[in-house]
Amino acid sequence: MRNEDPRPIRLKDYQVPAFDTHEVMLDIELDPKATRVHATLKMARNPASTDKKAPLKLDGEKLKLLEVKIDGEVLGANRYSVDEESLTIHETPEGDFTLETVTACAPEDNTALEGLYLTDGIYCTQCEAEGFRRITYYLDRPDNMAVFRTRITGDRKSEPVLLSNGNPVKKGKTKDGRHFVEWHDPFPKPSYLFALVAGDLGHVEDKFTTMSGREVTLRIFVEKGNEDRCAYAMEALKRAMKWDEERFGREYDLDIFMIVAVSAFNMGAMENKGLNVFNDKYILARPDTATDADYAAIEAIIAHEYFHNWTGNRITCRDWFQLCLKEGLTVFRDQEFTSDMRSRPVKRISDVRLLRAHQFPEDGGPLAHPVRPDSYIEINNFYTATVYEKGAELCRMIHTMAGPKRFRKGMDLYFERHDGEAATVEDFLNALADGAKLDLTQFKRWYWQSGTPEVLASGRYDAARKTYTLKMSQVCQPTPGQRVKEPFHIPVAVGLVGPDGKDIPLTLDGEEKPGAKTRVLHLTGREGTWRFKNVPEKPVPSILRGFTAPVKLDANLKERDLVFLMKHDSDSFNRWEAAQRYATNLLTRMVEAAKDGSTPRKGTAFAEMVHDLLSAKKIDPDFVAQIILLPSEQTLAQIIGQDVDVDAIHTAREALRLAIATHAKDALLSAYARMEVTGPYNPDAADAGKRALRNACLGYLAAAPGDEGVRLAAEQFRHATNMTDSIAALSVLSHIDCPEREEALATFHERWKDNHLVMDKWLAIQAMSSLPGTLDEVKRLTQHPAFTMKNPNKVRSLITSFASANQLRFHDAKGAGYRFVADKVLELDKLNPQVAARLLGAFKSWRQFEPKRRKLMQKELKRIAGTDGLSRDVYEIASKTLA
Ligand code: B3K
Ligand code: ZN
Repeated sequence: MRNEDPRPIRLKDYQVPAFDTHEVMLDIELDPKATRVHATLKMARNPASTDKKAPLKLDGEKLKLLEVKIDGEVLGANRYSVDEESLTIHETPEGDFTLETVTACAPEDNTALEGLYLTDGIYCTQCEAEGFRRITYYLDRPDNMAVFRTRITGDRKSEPVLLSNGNPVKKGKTKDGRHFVEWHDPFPKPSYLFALVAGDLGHVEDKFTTMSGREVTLRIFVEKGNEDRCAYAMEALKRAMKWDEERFGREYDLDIFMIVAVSAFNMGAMENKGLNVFNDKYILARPDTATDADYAAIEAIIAHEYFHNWTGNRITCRDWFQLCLKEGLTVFRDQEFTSDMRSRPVKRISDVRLLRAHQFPEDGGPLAHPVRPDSYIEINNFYTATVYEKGAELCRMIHTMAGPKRFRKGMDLYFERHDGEAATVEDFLNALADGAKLDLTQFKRWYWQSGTPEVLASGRYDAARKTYTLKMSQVCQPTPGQRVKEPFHIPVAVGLVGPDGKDIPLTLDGEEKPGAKTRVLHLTGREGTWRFKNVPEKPVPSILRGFTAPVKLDANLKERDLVFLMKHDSDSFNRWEAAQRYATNLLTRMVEAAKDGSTPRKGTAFAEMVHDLLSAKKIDPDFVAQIILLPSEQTLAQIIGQDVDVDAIHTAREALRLAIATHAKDALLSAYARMEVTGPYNPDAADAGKRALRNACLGYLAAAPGDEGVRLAAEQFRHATNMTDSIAALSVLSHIDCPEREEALATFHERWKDNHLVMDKWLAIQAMSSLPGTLDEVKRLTQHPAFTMKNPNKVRSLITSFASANQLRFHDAKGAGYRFVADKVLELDKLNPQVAARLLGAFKSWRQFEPKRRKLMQKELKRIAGTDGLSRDVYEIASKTLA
């Protein structure tokens, strides 16, 4: 906690470390109040450093220093200095030397959940990005890679399980009746990948034989009693291991791979070498406790962390500015994995939804930063949608431009060149350019220019010449610190759909033979023109198929073109996109009308589409569930972009839901009946898709006139045999003020009050309710035994759900929602700055709201920014949001 303005760290100031650490031996004696860490570091000056005189300055925070030795000799207090953030040894020997420190830390008091902490009696660590310095003094930076040996001593009763990275090499009893285990990790790694877990844990075990025939032991550790909820995670892990071998040629490298699930964790999971630590939300699943979405998230996150073993661990980042090197690439890899395991189009739609919901507002607001940022105050604030999701889109664009085969060649070269290194974005791009034979010179800009490019496309058909001329142009609005933008290299997949609904083969001017029906055009200048010949009839253009670039496209399409594409586009993504755009156009007109009291022109095409899709003989339920959903209130706010009136948006969207439900009621009822899944629960995409569609129908039916929807939801809630159906029904009821709602919430609570993960769902559902009393309810729930500010999942379920997923009630006209959330940010900042700063993100789009709300939000932001003793995390977000 600090008061003075913290200084930013800048990429341009990067220098190699003055010292190298070759080997690390950690001897850790666990104790809740005073864990003793004896660190022995084999070090030497780094020959690559130009600063030959620099003193040895080690990072360390919240540590009690008990002893310092160099080459066995205890150092007197005059030979080193210590402050709140570091230990400096004034003089070090020439050549190799051994530095020993003995320190103490207090896991029990660690509410920030960085470094070593206790959660439900389990010792656990989180070191990325800079948590290792809370365990021992160290050069805590990713380009300092060393081989670790870790000896953990703990109580035999309360910590029978003692885990760290690598392979176990020794175990035994100590004289005082405790026990120890020693681990050795042969792969040099940065300190952020260090992990330690100790406690009375149960586990499940399996095996995986790698492509070269090595047998790997797989273990998932959980709190005792939860072993029956790990099967899906284990299956997902084995599938991920196999997929990475087949798709990327990557084999696992240790004899054992372990995962531990804990209940208090700042994020989803962490890829520590050989010992991943997970938020238990992303491990534990049983049909009666986890939803289809939970299963899908478990599969994706297990894969993501596992994939880091190559993209992140074997090749790590030189510095934290390179974070996208491991995160963007690994997200791209996990997206591909999910696409192969489930439905590719549906995965693409949900990824783009996520990108637009989180990354676009970030890129268009005060917190905009490039995928590779050039400065930060607190690195934990940069684990953002831009680094992760836009970072993944950049990899996807390279993949699109290279095609799968050449992309693989590029990746192979990247692994070959940089295995065992701490690399940069440039290293990655050079390897991809060389291996995939691509010119990425201009493309590189995507990594350092922030902002979402806007692409304008318009076409003209020449009936006499049978040509179609497509013009595209790009602009990018200024973002903080970047006024002028150079043109991006934008790959745009394009198709032309003929009046018969079929794609026309695309032949560009100057080409002999007709080409493919979807082609990737490269918009590299501010403008570009392409002329297609042999186009027999006037087509409707389908631009940016598959969303080949993270841009905002205006394709200049008329309503009837959108309706046409909604029905006929062979590209599923663009079919969905046409429907979304149609609904968005309609809703924005309705919002305007709600504001000035006029009646908008009713667009019935969407309702007709819902009706027709549901009534069709053959349907793909998962896709239909996506296409019939209206854009969210947040999406609409974002598209409207200024003077947003949240009430008008809510009213308009509800009115359209009512219109659709009324028009398509019979089809909705019949699909609701037809999509019922019977038999044992299976979380696969086919069954999950049917449930998704059935529950989407239920949502609409609840909006239809009459109380049939409520009746159906109450019935579904009573008879549900799995959490997906149960929670979907509860969610529908949560927005309706009726006795069935209260009854269902009470029953749910009674049934699940001892299951913390299910209680999180119960909290979230109430926090997201559109009913007017929601804020009071949320305040009451902060006193409920299921809630505590000390557990990030609880905070996210109750408070973040309210602040970020309940636009209507967070933006209460009098500012009560803002006040409440700001109070919570300040309260949380004292406990867990990282999670507090995330929560504060709910204010990032404050400038887009109508003047009264804008003022109220600004007032709260100023109150936060003006508070003494803020963490770096909250200080950075508050000050940048206001700037
Ligand atoms: N690498 C971690 C995230 C660490 C966040 C630190 N604030 C999980 C992941 O992206 O796989
Ligand atoms: Zn990651």
